[in-house]
Amino acid sequence: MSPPGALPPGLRHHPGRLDAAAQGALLAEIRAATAEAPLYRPAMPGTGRPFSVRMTNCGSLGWVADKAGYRYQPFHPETGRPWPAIPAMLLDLWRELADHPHAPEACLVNFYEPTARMGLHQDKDEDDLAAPVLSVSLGDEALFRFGGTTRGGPTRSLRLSSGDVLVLGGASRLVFHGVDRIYPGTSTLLKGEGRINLTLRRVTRP
Ligand SMILES: O=C(O)CCC(=O)C(=O)O
Ligand SMILES: [Mn+2]
Repeated sequence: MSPPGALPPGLRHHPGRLDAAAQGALLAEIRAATAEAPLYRPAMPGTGRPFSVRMTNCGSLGWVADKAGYRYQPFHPETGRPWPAIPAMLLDLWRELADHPHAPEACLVNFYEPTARMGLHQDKDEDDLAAPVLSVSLGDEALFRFGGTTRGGPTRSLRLSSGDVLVLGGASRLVFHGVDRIYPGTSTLLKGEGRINLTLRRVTRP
């Protein structure tokens, strides 16, 4: 259900970039990471309202949200332990698709239950905005919405399937984006319903 017409400059969609075997291998890596760094439910800064998405991270830095704000930090907010390493196959994917000379430092892992969603936002907590954000979808399909770089402008939707890779870079690095809904039962990759999204981010300026 992709909209007609080309995507804006800097936004690149690679449908089915990971085949079923690669998706299974990546899922095994993510399961190992979540055993070490469990999914937790972040809270909105200020209100403390819980996110519908559960999260964890891999990498030297991880993105966290709590009453105090949004930030990157080197340890899990509940266990206090360092985040596990970013799986090698994700680093390979970054080298192939990111078109950027420096490695990502964070991999945010989002888990969407069938009713979870993510409101429109920009990824702008990184100091290095020259690097793209590279997103990998696993499990049930999602309705991804994106707009321009100002809030309130027109938006378009893209359906993301398991194995798809989306790169937000260049002129699209700061576009508003979010996930309106998940389509439960559209993938058999996970044991049950739900969707995993992985986003690779370069945080610091090299
Ligand atoms: O789940 C997605 O496809 C997008 C996730 C996202 O925008 C984020 O984690 O910042
Ligand atoms: Mn985002």
